[in-house]
Amino acid sequence: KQKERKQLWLRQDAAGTLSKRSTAAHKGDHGRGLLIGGSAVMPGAIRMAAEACLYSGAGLLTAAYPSSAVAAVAAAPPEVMMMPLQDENGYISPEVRVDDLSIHAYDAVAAGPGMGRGKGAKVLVKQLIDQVDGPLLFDADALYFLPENIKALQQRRQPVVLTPHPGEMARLAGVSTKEVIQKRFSLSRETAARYNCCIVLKGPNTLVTMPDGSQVVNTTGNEALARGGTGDILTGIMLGMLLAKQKIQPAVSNAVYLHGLAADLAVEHDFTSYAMASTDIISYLPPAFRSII
Ligand code: NPW
Ligand code: AMP
Ligand code: MG
Repeated sequence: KQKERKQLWLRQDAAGTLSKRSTAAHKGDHGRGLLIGGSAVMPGAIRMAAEACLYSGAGLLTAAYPSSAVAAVAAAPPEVMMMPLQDENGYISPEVRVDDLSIHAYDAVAAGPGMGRGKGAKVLVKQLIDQVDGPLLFDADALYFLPENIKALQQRRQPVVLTPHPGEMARLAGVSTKEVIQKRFSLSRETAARYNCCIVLKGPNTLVTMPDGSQVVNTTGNEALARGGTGDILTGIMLGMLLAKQKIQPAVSNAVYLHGLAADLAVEHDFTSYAMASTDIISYLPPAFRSII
């Protein structure tokens, strides 16, 4: 039987659950992350995710992308390690095999931003579900291939987190976008149980639902987030939080909280919802983190 527990996620929850960083730590202690995505037409998505992940605690970060997206990834901060993948017409090739990516060397893996919905993405998503042994995060185009992989998801023991916007959630749940918005609590519980995944239904007051039915409602964020790229940035922050060895529910809730708080600080201090770009939000991650440590 599912829980029907709902909780608002407030500053004290974020402050009380963010992992402490030991003074004796080394980079490996802060997690090795792998971020997979990008394409010739959407190279910026993985670049934004990578930059946000670097500013969210990751010890070591590798970005894997089709080789035609190399210029954008190379323009990301130099801390990002690069793993060019075989490219087919600007997208990840269906020939790419996860076993060749040293997938087991990573503590958490995120896939989807800017990846496109071709055969290469389809083949890759199935391999990731079957082979990644740590936490796995699917966003954006990776979500497109999950309805056909429900069985494989149900068999996974390690957590999977999905970050759909209402349009993506509609496809996951097999309902209209309107219905997603009207029934977001019950629909999220049903879908999280069916997919055996933590579902982060994005939008104002983003809702985090665990497979057991427990739910967290975020309290940060504003309409400045309603622009292309902010979801890709959330994926990067969330990969950073998944690497921080917290439990899944607080890790995911803190990522959503900090993403929204960074946007709140951006409009409070320097920007307006009109005149800013999604990447400006990344520069408010330092004060957002500072306010909860
Ligand atoms: P409509 O028509 O706008 O009202 P898609 P995507 C609906 C990459 N990006 N509430 C929407 O509705 C991503 O990473 C790359 C209700 C439409 O029907 C992905 O890989 C960028 N409905 C790829 O683009 C920057 C909502 O969902 C559908 C909704 C495609 O992702 C941009 C659109 O969804 C982008 O991040 C809401 N809140 N939000 C880059 N610079 O490289 C959306 N919908 O077709 O999955 O398109 O989200 O743009
Ligand atoms: P995506 O559609 O994948 O780019 O994700 C958009 C991001 O912006 C998600 O984190 C949403 O929760 C957030 N967002 C979009 N519109 C709003 C809004 N009006 N208020 C608060 N957050 C929003
Ligand atoms: Mg998105």
